[in-house]
Amino acid sequence: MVGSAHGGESNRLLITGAAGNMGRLLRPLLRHDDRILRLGDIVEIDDAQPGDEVVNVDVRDPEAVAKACQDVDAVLHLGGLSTEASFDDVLQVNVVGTHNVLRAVVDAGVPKVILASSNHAAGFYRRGDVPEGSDGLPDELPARPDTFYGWSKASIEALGALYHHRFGVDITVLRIGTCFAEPADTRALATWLAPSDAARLVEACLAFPDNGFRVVWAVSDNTRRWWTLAGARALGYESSDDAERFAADRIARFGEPELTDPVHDMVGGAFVSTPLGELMS
Ligand code: 15L
Repeated sequence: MVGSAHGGESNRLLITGAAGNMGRLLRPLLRHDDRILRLGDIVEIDDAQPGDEVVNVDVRDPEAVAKACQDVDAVLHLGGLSTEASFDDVLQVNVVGTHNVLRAVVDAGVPKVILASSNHAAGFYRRGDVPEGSDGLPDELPARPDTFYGWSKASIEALGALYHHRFGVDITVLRIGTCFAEPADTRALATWLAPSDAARLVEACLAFPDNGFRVVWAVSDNTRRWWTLAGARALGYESSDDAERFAADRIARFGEPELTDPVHDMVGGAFVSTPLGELMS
């Protein structure tokens, strides 16, 4: 690799939340001979591979986060609560936790960060907001969170902007759709981010040479997609998957999606009507 941030020969990527859903899906896809994965999580990681580094880190603990960020070239920040929770929990884990990561990144001189935001930061946009003639809802839309969780993601987006404009950290915010091995329902036929595409997008962010701050939709090029891929493509991302290959099965099981139903009409789907602060199953 060329020009490691810490002057060494390695290329070290810290993944926070490495034991979570996306962390587990992405690790095998991001592990390369010329890259060391540093796996950070609050829970024990018992499936690390030879060459991986493991750090036990609660993102609420600034000292532990500072240690985890030493000698890394980039951070993929996935750590945090991934669905609705109490205001105080999302505040502490997602917002304070992300602040700790960004503070540590600046102190350690890490040049590049990818922040996992969510479609729920913009959950109250609807299909009618798609500009005519475009390929979907634009990137960089002002936040319209649908839950305390979505609010916490909107807050970390703004923290990312602060740390880019103040300190020059290159920050890409991903408004992630539905990243699971397969789309589980008919909403996800539009919102799915295939794990292989998630890895492609992360690689594109890591390789992108220009310093900046950007908020992009993170979704596969699904036939039913209604969020633009323009911002992700500008980073060099090309999706290679499409949830449509699951459509016949999901429609047979759940019925044809009714696009005027808020679950399909609104970015945030069922989150827009979930009781605020209540844990979701
Ligand atoms: C998210 O942000 C959640 O982390 C994930 O569990 C899904 O609910 C996803 O959004 C989605 O909207 O499908």
